[in-house]
Amino acid sequence: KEGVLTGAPRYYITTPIYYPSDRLHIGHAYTTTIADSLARWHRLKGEEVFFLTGSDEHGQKIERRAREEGTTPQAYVDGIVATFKDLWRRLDISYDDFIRTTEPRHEAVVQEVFRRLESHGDIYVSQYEGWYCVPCETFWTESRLVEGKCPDCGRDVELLQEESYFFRISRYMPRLLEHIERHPEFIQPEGRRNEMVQFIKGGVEDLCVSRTTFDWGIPVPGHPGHVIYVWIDALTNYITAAGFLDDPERFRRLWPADLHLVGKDILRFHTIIWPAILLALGLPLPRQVGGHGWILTESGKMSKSKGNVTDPIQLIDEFGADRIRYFLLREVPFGQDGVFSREALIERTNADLANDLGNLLHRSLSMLHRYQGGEIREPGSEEPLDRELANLAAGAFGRIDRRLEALALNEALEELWRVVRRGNKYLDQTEPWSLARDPAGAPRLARVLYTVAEALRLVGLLVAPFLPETGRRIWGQLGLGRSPHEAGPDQLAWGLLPAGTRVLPPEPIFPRFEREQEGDGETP
Ligand code: ME8
Repeated sequence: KEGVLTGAPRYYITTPIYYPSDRLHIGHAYTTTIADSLARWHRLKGEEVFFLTGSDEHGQKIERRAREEGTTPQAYVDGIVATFKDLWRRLDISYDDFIRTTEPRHEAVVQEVFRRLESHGDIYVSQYEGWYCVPCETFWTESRLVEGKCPDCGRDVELLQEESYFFRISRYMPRLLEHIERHPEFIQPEGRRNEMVQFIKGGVEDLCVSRTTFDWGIPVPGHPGHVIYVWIDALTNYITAAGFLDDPERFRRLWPADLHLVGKDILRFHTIIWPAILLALGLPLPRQVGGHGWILTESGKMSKSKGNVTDPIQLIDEFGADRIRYFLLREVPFGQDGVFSREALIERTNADLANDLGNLLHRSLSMLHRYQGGEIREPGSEEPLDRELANLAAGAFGRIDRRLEALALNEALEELWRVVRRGNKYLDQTEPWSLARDPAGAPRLARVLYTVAEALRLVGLLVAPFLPETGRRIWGQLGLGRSPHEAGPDQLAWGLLPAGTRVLPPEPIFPRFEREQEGDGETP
């Protein structure tokens, strides 16, 4: 009913809108790569996909960063947002819309949301006295602090005393708890769901939703001096971009979102504050909020002060987008933390991309050229070994789809690599080189080379959502004359590769990288 993959003809997926307080790092690339892969997968299924990302440009943190840089907040964020878009282009991210919270279309929606909450009696004015973490843009009561620091990030908090508007969020907690109970898929992974339920049961106080001590934000309508709390502003982006105010018909089609993909750090905002706002507005809740784990470096969590931030642009320049994407998607089970290191990246991608996939493509094309002049021929009769590979390849789509439904992207890739490895084994077992020496072996040889080429066509199609360039290159080298990204579900059947297709001469798609042996003392 309300699963992520309902087979519905439309699919709406979002990433967080990142703060342009700094350049993005590999952690942001991780979230966005997962979202992109799911968006592309749903396009392959023929669904109407809306994939949204963007930037969260208001708030005290940004205002301070701009001041440090001696510039205005708008000029500051304009510069950083350009680097976001550059990164997404290099990482092959196929977003449909990039929302900036400083755009007029968004400011109008945020003010309208505030007005509606106010007119329902969900907003009142009072005095806020408590703590605030500027880097997290979060209010904290004294009792939630840990040793006087922000319980989320461990940094210093500041004492605030100001007049504020408050949102009666507590009103909506019973209905939210009921929703969470009735929809076990709503918060993923499961462990996190229990954490959120515990948080709500621990008592959620009314939320401060305006600030008066700085002004880099959207003004509270009709109440000069107040700007809307940046998290209310930010979360609203998901309905702005779907057409909440400017295209109600589109909004009805797109909303609710199927998946808000976020890191575990901001799951609470997406599963408590955001649903409460939606309930107050009378809008349906998103089908699912997925909170993934951290990408850590070998020296712990990335932070500027530790100087261990991994710059994704440097990595892409060195290794190519698909190696980075593959590592992030394959190495880390959804919800768990994973360590990013160059060594692990090289090892994983040499094994799976160069050895398994690159090798299968290369040897298949080489043999097609060596034995059949580069042509896919009308295949001879099918034998059980051929059928086995065909079944495995043809069944991969359904198995991957089920793994993706559970957000198990690493297992989805594992399923696909079963086909790749089986393809290599198939060539070892069928020995095309021996068939080529046998004068009567031609029909059998044509069948074997057809089977492996057709398996590669499907592998190229199914790998494209995860590794977009690899998909293009596999289809390109197979001489298919189109991109797998334009293909739909009609391409998923076995046996569509036409005899007579001419394949290109093989070109390695994944050269091996040498592992660096620094510091292990074993280098001769
Ligand atoms: O929180 N590992 O923006 P943000 C994995 N503007 N993912 C990571 C990560 C890491 N080490 N570091 C960051 C905000 N992320 C708000 C969001 S949404 C309405 C507003 C990813 O720039 C992860 O997705 O701090 C995390 O949730 C997000 O970046 C935080 O990005």
